[in-house]
Amino acid sequence: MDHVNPSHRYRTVIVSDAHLGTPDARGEYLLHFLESIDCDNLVLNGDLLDVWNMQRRRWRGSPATTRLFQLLLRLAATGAEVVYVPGNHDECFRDYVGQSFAGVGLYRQWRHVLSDGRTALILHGDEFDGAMSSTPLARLAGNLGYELLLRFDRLSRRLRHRLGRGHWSLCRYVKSRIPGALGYIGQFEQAAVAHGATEGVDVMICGHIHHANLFEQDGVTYANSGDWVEHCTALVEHHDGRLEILDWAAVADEKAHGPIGSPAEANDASDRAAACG
Ligand SMILES: [Mn+2]
Repeated sequence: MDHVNPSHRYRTVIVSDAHLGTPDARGEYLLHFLESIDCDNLVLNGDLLDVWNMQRRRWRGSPATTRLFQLLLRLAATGAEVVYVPGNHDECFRDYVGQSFAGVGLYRQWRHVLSDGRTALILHGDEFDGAMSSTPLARLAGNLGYELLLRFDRLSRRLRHRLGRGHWSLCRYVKSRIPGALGYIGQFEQAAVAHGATEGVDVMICGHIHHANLFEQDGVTYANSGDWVEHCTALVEHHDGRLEILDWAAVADEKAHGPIGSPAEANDASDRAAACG
């Protein structure tokens, strides 16, 4: 990639679960992140757009989302390898895997060799939903509860913004204290590690569960890039092959005023319009 003033340089950047098109997406943070980095490979690992939600509500888009797509196309045009692996909320794009649009390649999953020689398999992760032990009814209840939680999360974010406080996620707080949520995360991670071992790769990279993590087990490194709804996290590969999870909300909040102007308010305003539309 070729930015004027990238403040962070990586070999590979992996982001997932931005859920753009929902009131909860942190598009301004993601835009600010992508404008601040320089990398050779950018992998969008699913649920970048929330087409499910866009079909339920009439989506009017937001300036951040438009600028984000312009940026992605510009990055692809300037030589970066930009890969889009559709997830379950944007699974309609799975019909187009194997094709490329304006330099952005669509793949069902992506194999990547790190600069230290390790092999990595990158896929969204809804493939492992069947390995979860919860019943369909429990999942439905979980989804409804999750939507309610996101609404409260939005309210608390607005309040914190008015009080001049940084990013903090109610969802993250609640999930970290519910044993069932942690059990779900653990089951997912175990299924992913087992799949990585079956596929014979050194590193298994996913998104989907909105929980960034990086650990090694049974000779497989598990990495999850997290999300841009409850958190603002990305997985990066440094030029020596080292993997790291970045918490961009923490970086942006450190810079006093956050990213571009007042992100929470800008996001909320444009997406509130979308939700009412
Ligand atoms: Mn997903």
